[in-house]
Amino acid sequence: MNSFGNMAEAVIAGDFETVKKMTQTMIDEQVDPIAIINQGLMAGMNVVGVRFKAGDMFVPEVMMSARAMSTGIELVKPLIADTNMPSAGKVVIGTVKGDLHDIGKKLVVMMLESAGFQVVDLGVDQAPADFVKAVQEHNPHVVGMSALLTTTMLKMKDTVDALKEAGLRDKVKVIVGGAPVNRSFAEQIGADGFASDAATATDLCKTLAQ
Ligand code: B1M
Repeated sequence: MNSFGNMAEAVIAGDFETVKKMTQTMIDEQVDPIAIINQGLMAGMNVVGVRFKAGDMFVPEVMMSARAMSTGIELVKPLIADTNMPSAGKVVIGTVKGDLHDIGKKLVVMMLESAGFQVVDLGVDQAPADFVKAVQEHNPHVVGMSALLTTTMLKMKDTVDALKEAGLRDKVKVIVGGAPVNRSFAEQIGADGFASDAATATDLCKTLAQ
């Protein structure tokens, strides 16, 4: 297996020490930083996404892989001018008003970042006006809302309505997710998409951000 293959395997294994060493060695050998990201680090994380979706990997393992990948990215980042950093698009994401659950959202953020998205994570308990403000400020391709409570999922519709009122709805794609949310609810509230897990959310953003 070539070095990129070994690096991808170390990302899949969540072995951040090895990823760190391999990244530094490649940097010292003047390997193209973009190739390190695309062919080594992201290649590994892509496999993680597929395995997680298939139920062959679980949340703690995915988090270890994401941490390993970030360790490598942090070393490579300073070598790449901001404009050259490969970006899959920009996503603003938050947990809706009244809801403090964020473990799943953090996983979505990690997967998105691992896939090359620029992510603005607003955190938890975000009111419709907070999402509107963030869309105005960051001009993302996609805005994502997470909710874990049957009561707070209703805030997703309020946020879609607030985006409409602010004249922003046509400028941004909206996706929703979280345990009580499903595709039919997403359609009812006028969202562009629903994802049941972090890997699907990443695939959806890849499609919507094109
Ligand atoms: Co809460 N809680 N909780 N809780 N909690 C649930 C959700 C609950 C189902 C437990 C239960 O009763 N069986 C229940 C909700 C019932 C309902 O509404 N139907 C519940 C309740 C009632 C409450 C409180 C009201 C309890 C109380 O105080 N009486 C309270 C509410 C606080 C509030 O938010 N205002 C509360 C509090 C908490 C803690 C703070 C203790 C803690 C949260 C800590 C934190 O997040 N920082 C907590 C936890 C941990 C849970 C459970 C046990 C686990 C949730 C979790 O993290 N799952 C949960 C029971 C359960 O789900 N088994 C429960 C793991 C995570 C990886 O999965 O979040 O589903 P998940 O994310 C997935 C997908 O849903 C998807 O991708 C993720 C990764 O694959 N996804 C998206 C998520 N967001 C997405 C966004 C996307 C796309 C996909 O696009 C934007």
